[in-house]
Formats: sequence, C-alpha cells, structure tokens
Amino acid sequence: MRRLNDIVVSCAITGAIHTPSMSDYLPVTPEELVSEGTAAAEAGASIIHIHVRDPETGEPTSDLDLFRTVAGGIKAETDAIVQPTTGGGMTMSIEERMAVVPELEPEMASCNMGSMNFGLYPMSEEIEEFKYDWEKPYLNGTWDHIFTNTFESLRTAFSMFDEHDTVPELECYDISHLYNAKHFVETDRLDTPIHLQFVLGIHGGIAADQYHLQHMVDTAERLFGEDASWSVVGAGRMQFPFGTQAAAMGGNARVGLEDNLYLERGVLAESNAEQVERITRLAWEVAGREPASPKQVREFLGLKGQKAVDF
Ligand code: KMH
Ligand code: ZN
Repeated sequence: MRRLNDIVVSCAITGAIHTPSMSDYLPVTPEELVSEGTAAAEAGASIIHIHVRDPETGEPTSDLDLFRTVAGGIKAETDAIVQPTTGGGMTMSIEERMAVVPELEPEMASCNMGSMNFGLYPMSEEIEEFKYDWEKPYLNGTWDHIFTNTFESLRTAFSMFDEHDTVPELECYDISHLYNAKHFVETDRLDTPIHLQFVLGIHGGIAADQYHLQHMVDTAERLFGEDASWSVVGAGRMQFPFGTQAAAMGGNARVGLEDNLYLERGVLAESNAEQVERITRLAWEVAGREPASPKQVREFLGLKGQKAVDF
C-alpha cells in the first residue's frame, strides 16, 4: 500500500463515544475544541478529526453552526486538515450526519463503511455519578442500537463527497468493511487512491488484537495494493500499541480523546496534545519517522487545500 516516509498523525479531539463524566479533560465547548485542535496540530497532528457537542451539557450534536465555529477556529490558527465526522452520535440520522459535507465542503470527512452494533453501555457501569441526565440513557441505549451505514447511505455519501470534492476517510471496523469499500471502487462510485482508517476495539467491531491489525493490513494490501493508504485507531488501551505498530509497519496513526481517555495505564490524558506528543515520540523511537506536515498530507491524499473549503 501507499506509504510516506514520515507518519501521518491524526487527532480525534472529542468524538461521541466518551461522555463528560468519564474525564474532566474531554473538550466540550467550541472554545475548548478550537484550543484542543490547535494545540494538537502544534504538537504534530496534521489531521484534526472533529465532532461537536452541546456547549452546556456536552451531548453530541450535529449542529452546523457549531461545526462552522470549531472548524473555522482551528483553520484560523493552524494549517491542519480539519476533518469533520459524518459518524456523528448515537441518536443522529444519516441525513443529520452527512449535512456537514455540503455545509462546510471540508477537504476530508470520515465515512463509516458498514452498519454495526456499537456498544458503549459497558462504560456506563464504570461511572458512579453522572454529571448530566443524558449520559446514562445515551450509553445504555446502545444495548439496542445499530450504527447504520447501508449500501444506499454509502452510495449517497460517496456522491456527496464527490460533488463537494471532499476526500472520505474510510472508517473500517471489520474485515467486511474493506470488501464494502472494494465494491464501491469496482462499481466506480469511489475514486482511488483511497485512505483507510482501521478502527479496532469498538464493542461490536473487530477486536483490538495485533493479529487482527495485521489481517486488516494484509487484506487491504490484497484488495487495493498501491491504490490505498492506511491509518489505525486502537480504541482504549490499544491506542498506543497499535499506533506504534503502525509506525513500524509504514502505516499511520490516530490518537485523541475520542478513542482513548488515557495517556498511559491508569493516567488520564490531560489534553489531546499529550497523546500527539507521545505517539510522535514513539514513532521516532521505533521507526525514525517524524510527523508529516499538512502540506505533505495534502499532496499524499490529493486534498483540495484550505482555500477551497467553506468555513
Ligand atoms: N461516534 C461513532 C458514531 C466517525 O467519526 O465517523 C463513530 C464515529 C465515527 O465517531
Ligand atoms: Zn469520530
């Protein structure tokens, strides 16, 4: 698969998986998100993956004004690639999730490659006292929730990405998602080269075991060869082991509080930048790789540039 000598470090600064009661360091308000995204970029992250939250309660929202404020704030401070989510949160429709693409016309956005169970409820059992009323039902609602990404919604998504010249980052939570991507490439609905994000360790997706990462890389190599590049998200405690393994394998890595609240075992990360600094250090130590600049990543992924976005 396609590779850079330097490593593409992405940072997912808040997500819609963790809730405010899990960490005081989880950024919520637009000001916090702009500050965290800026600091993560300054620490070496070239892609900043963003979700937005209700500033009062921290509940995930698809509010487009909040997306515009956060994306515009990070763009004003850095040359990082701002990558809004189309994954959204557990209570959002696909239409609500996709609206950010025509609205902001970002260089990149995430695109989730298959429907799946997305179990957040185990985390609910670890919280003694919730700060907000929405948190417990949000988490426990995932006992009976399907994260929906049908072939129809993917077909619609790819035509929207194409229309707005937004490059999709293909979030793959299982091996079958790679074959879904292959199907859309073979039916000329998804242009190559593609950029794959292997997401391991979500409860309902492929488990976060090293041999599963190797299997995803080997399968992607067989399916796409030089038509794909890859990055990895290890949810929770596997964030740094997988990021380090990716650095050694010529792949790329995502960190951030969306995926893992900890800096090391038993120590909460006090910022996203701390995680970026740690993976940057590990990539240098194990593989002599420095973080790729946003300029390098734009060339590598064929992005349209900051001037072409609508925020
Ligand atoms: N929060 C989950 C729905 C994405 O950003 O595209 C998965 C997610 C993926 O956040
Ligand atoms: Zn996300």
